[in-house]
Amino acid sequence: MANFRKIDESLFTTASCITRHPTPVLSYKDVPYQSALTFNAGVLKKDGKYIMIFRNDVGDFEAQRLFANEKGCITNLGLAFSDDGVHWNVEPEPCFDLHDSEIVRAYDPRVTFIDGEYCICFAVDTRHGVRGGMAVSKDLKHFEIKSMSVPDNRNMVLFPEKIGGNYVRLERPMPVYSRGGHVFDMWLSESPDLVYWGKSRLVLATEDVPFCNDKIGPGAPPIKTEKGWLVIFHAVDVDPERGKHGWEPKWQKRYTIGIALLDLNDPSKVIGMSKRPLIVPEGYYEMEQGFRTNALFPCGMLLEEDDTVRIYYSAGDAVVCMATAPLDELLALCTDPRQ
Ligand code: BMA
Repeated sequence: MANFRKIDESLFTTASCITRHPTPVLSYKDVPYQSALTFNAGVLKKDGKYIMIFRNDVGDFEAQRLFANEKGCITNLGLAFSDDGVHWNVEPEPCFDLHDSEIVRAYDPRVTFIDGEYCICFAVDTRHGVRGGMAVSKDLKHFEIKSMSVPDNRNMVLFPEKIGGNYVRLERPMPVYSRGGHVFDMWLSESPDLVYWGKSRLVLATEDVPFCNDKIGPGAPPIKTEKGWLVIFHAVDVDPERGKHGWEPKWQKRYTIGIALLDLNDPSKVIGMSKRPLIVPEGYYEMEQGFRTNALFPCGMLLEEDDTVRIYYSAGDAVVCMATAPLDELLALCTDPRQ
């Protein structure tokens, strides 16, 4: 592994401001249709109700088996509603299922409400690479696809408002030839209409994240605060000495969660970042069960009226978990990135 850099293990503790909900808030047992892995869920709060769009990988959880068709694993997106953000009712059918002769599946949704519509960003496996897709919907039943990036790109999240007159998204291209392996960074692009994207620029490079030696990717639509845009991201560290974890024969990665602050007017500028992870895998659901253990993957973050931030993240690529933290303590963690 060309770029392997061992990271000091003492960095890997969860920040003291984080309170985890003790059990996952969604698993395959909550889903009224075929389901094995329910994870990577975008979450919104609108008119006092919580809305979740989650990735649903079809299979048999108990048998540790995913079902596949002639093109590969079967994935759709499920929709769930909740009054408290903890207890979820899953709709009777998946809300989004993209596949044809070229497209294998759509997955890892993030959701933003903007201009009176829901906009979901999702990754798309195709026969010719991984693309980042965006679709809008007024009712979460009918979707209009607005754009699909060129390969390879994914982990797109749309900001909840226009900045400088344009829509803005964070994204994570995967430059395998020019960057030295799996060293992938967080980027940003702008668009006047959600269709044409440009003015692309680097936001955060992996080498500037001390708890990462592999790749990072944006997590959830950023939260606007007086100090800047609060953004959550996943950060991966690899250790070739790690062996089998979860259902996979070999899994040497650990996914932790990081937090940073972006400039309000130019969100390509990082003005704060925690030098340590915000959340690291701990306990049974995060370290022992699931498809890939040691994998935390945040796709939802929202601010409550009492200034508590809720973070929705997946554990083990299998279940959706939730943690909370006071906004001011999260902001205090985002110290000057140059120091
Ligand atoms: C990433 C994506 C995610 C997944 C994560 C952890 O590369 O495939 O869908 O949750 O790995 O396994």
